[in-house]
Amino acid sequence: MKNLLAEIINIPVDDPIAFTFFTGYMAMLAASVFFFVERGSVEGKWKLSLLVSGLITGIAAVHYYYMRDYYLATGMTPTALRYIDWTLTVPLMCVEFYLLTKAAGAQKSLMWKLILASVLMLVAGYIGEAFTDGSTFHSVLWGVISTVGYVYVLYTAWVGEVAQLAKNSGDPAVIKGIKTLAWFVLVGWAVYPIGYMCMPGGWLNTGLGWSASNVDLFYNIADAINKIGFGLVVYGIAVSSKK
Ligand SMILES: *C/C=C(C)/C=C/C=C(C)/C=C/C1=C(C)CCCC1(C)C
Repeated sequence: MKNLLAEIINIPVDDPIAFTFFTGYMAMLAASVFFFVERGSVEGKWKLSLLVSGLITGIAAVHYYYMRDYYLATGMTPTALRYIDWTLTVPLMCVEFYLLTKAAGAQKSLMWKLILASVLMLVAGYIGEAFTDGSTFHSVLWGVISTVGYVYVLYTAWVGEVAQLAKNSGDPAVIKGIKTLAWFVLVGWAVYPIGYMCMPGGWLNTGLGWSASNVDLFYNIADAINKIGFGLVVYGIAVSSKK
């Protein structure tokens, strides 16, 4: 029993991936408590946005709880758990875009289009990653299909419906907040396809010889920024909106 316990909680001192799995878990959990509690202090029309922020980090916290143990026990990338997490949390981020622009006239159809695009992005990415035969063809085919979904969300946030609605809202907090969230989609989200391309068969792997051995380190840092940071921007909109 004693040995078993030691094995479970022992984090190698020189393993930054293990560290970020543990800090990532705790940060997601703390962020959820923050968003759930602060939900009570924002104006009525922002309460749902805060709830969704808390759900995003909460869902991630549960997956990190399992991913850190999986990683410690096996030393491997928890691919399935990651994609299950993303398939729940990324569509919820799309819901945030809808909720934030709802007052400016966003329709439900906008929400469903974004959810569909993000699910396409993640299902294709999962097939590309989990069912790889190591060939460039498989990696690129599913990578390109996935990127179609990504570009759709990116386009919508930067110049499409979401950007237009934010502009029409006439609320400086919404305009600035949506612009910041669009930057998250452009820069923060780009970490994932770069990691994907470092895997066997990926362009950066076969072309430049980049390997995906540290991919979890980048994913863990990116997840914290993209989920907690994203939620904080939503919170910022809620507290600074004048209307
Ligand atoms: C909290 C988790 C987030 C914000 C995850 C985002 C994931 C992506 C933007 C993934 C994108 C991918 C591509 C655009 C192509 C290659 C396959 C993916 C799934 C890694």
